[in-house]
Amino acid sequence: MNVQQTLQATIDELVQKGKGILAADESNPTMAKRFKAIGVPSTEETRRSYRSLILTTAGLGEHVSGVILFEETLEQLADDGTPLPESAARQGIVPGIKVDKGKGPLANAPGDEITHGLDGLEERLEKYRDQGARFAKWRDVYHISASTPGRLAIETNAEVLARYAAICQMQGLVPIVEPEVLIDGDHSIERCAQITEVVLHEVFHALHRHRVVLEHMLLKPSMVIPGKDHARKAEPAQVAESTIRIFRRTVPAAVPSINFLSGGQTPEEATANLNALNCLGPQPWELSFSYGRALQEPALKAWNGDAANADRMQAALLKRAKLNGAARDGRYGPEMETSA
Ligand code: 5MM
Repeated sequence: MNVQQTLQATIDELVQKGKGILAADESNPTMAKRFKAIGVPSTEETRRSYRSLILTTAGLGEHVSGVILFEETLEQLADDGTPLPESAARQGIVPGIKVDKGKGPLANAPGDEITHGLDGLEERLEKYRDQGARFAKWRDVYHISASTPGRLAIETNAEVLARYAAICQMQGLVPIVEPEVLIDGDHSIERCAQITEVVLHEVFHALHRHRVVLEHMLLKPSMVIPGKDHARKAEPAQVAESTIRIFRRTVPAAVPSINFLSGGQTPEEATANLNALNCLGPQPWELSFSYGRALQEPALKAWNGDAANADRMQAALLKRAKLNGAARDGRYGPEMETSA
């Protein structure tokens, strides 16, 4: 297979009806935060043991087509001695890898951030590919405040995202392009829409400049929603309408699938919003999920760091995967929360 055929084969496996992507690529500091919330120390072994349970959940592959892993996980073994990427692949779940090196302040742009990791990316991708990764992910973040995100952050982050995506395609890995407009703040849904439109416009402009093949990438954006401290929550129908309006203006039809992040929504909200998006009628792209917290939160609580809770933990994960698989096709109803 040539590179284009390889990329297309990965897209075909990732984009399937009733399925989405599991984000299990939390960096060690993020994992420490998640584990702290349940009183579990974050060590190489606790992270391995938790992720081993995730990736060996029977039936997960019926609702999840791909999993984004953190670098450390690529080298770890499941409880039965199988390399973790292979445990995923055995269930028909394509292993992928987060390749950005995290974010930090953007010089001369107070309040804005830039994502690092382009140096040496080509060589790292070769290594990850040898370890079984077939797609990659890079996240940029945009803070909404009275003065952010500024033009410098919008343009620089778009440029970096596009450079990353072009390098991935050259190496035969499908890039997931993740521009996240953060939910933090008290901004309105209208302000989120305005920022999301500008951000996506700039990202696709940069992708075009860098000759990224849109058919061979996935977009992982945030939904258009009010800030988490805003006075009023938006109903799923309003989130869906606002999101689709902005995406139809900015995301070319050649992109095969938009896999939303959950970004701090509760698991139930993320599922209901995805379902509403899929109830608005046919769109140019598939609309699916690439959730981290919205898939894992109930599982993490059920596990509580105790191997004796493995069955409960895997049942909780499978339930959210199943419900989001239904929402991805507009088949979810709140009554399924109790029956699934
Ligand atoms: C926005 O975070 C991504 C999606 O997860 P949620 O659905 O929970 O919002 C997630 O893939 C994120 O990029 C990874 O967890 C890595 O985050 P850190 O902060 O550890 O780099």
